[in-house]
Amino acid sequence: MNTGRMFIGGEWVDSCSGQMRSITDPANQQLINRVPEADQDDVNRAIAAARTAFDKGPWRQTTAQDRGKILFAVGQKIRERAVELAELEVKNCGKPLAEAQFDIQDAANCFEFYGGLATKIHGETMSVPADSLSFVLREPIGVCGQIIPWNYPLVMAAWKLAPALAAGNTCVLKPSELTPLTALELAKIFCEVELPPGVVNVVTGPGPGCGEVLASSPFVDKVAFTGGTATGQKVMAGVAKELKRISLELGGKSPNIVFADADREAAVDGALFAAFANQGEVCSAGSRLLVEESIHREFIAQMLAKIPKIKLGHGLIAGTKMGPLISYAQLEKVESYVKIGVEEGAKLLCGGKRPKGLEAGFFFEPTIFDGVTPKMRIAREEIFGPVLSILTFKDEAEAIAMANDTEYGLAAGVWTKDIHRSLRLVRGLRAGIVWVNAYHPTYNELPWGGYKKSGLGRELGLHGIEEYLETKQVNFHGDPAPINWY
Ligand code: TXE
Repeated sequence: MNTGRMFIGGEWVDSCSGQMRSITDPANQQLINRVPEADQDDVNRAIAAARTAFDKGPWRQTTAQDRGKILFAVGQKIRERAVELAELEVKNCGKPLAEAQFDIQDAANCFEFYGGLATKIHGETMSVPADSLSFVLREPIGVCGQIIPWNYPLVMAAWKLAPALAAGNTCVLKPSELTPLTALELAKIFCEVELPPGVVNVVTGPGPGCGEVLASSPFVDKVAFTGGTATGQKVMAGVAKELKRISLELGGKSPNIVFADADREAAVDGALFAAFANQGEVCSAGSRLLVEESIHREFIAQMLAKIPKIKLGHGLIAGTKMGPLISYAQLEKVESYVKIGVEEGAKLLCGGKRPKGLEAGFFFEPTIFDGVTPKMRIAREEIFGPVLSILTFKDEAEAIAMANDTEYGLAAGVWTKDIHRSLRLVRGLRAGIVWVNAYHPTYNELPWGGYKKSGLGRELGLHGIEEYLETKQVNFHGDPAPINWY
């Protein structure tokens, strides 16, 4: 590994300031590696490299077939190194190994999906006016600044880079300052597949001073951001100064709705997985469980019976089902919400505290609140940890109203055997992703993104590449004649 360097203009470089940041394992706070602490000079250096690669480099002249081949090769190399990458992801962001293994394959799939899509970027032709040939060209936007979070480091890098490169853009990727390690390994893979210098740059540094510069630089043409809604608003304000393209994938408080007729076992499992996968540090987490009143007590008992199976520990230890939170700050945030929930009058059914014996890491027990009402803060605000709020409803209309009573609109889950009801729910829910009798499956082929304050634009699928393409109208007159206007 290129320890202690970041990747700019095809080279492994130190930060201009010489500052370094220690990257630690959130399960035990042990040092894993040290990376350069970039500042605005480094970001500007990376932007300049991406600018040159776009304006003067060979990348735009590369055929779609060749871009596709490069992306397939990246996917293949990720697969070859899957074991090592999964372990690194576990150490850096805390998730259980099985989840990291899934992420690594998902990242490889993403590069392969967009590798295939590179050759399917089509324009349109029409004849307006009749003596001209008019057509629509799709072109890359230019330099893309891509800012990603710490909960799915390699997957988020893939979601951003793969469509951008398929479309012929150049990129400056800024991973979270907490989790830069798999993004740096990805840069190493880009070197191995001989991506031209400057096409992808990876800058390791903090949001303020680094992400901010990407957002506001006049030399960046498009910004793609995944992170908290408040930070997304700041990024958008930076982008507004230059009026550049933007896509945002932000927070959520997603409802997971269980009707009395649902397959009970599947729904219980689904409710727990929705809330506690990846320690609940998931933008689409089903953090609000809406249960039909008639089955409420039974459903809770069934959920609680399964809680002891959620084994906490280091993600690399066999059998671990939940790892630590990403940082002490996140642990404190989660704890503060438990306090708020108790003060608001919700009933703490389980968890609510740090587990004994795991004090070296940022662990928090799976936590369930019952008796939550729609106005409580624990029903409205994104906690981003293993805290589930349970609310009850009497009928379908109330379930839909309660589900939509949020400023977010990323995802929603519905559990019922009644197909007519499920279709009414699909239409009634104001969210970008709706799962019926499932929660969390995500496919590279399908668009991902939110309504309302959960974001702008879509990632993945055919929609995802649209975010990285400009549209040019061409009116081609082959046989010019004066129009004699003057
Ligand atoms: O995220 P930030 P934080 C939510 C979640 C969490 C909260 C805070 O609720 O508790 O956000 O987490 C970069 N200009 N999500 O503070 O700040 C930062 O360096 C430009 C939801 O860690 O959103 C990192 O690379 N960039 C989310 C990225 O933004 C800035 C995933 C995300 O960090 C910046 C993570 C700035 N001013 C947190 N400030 C999801 N939707 O999945 C920070 N950054």
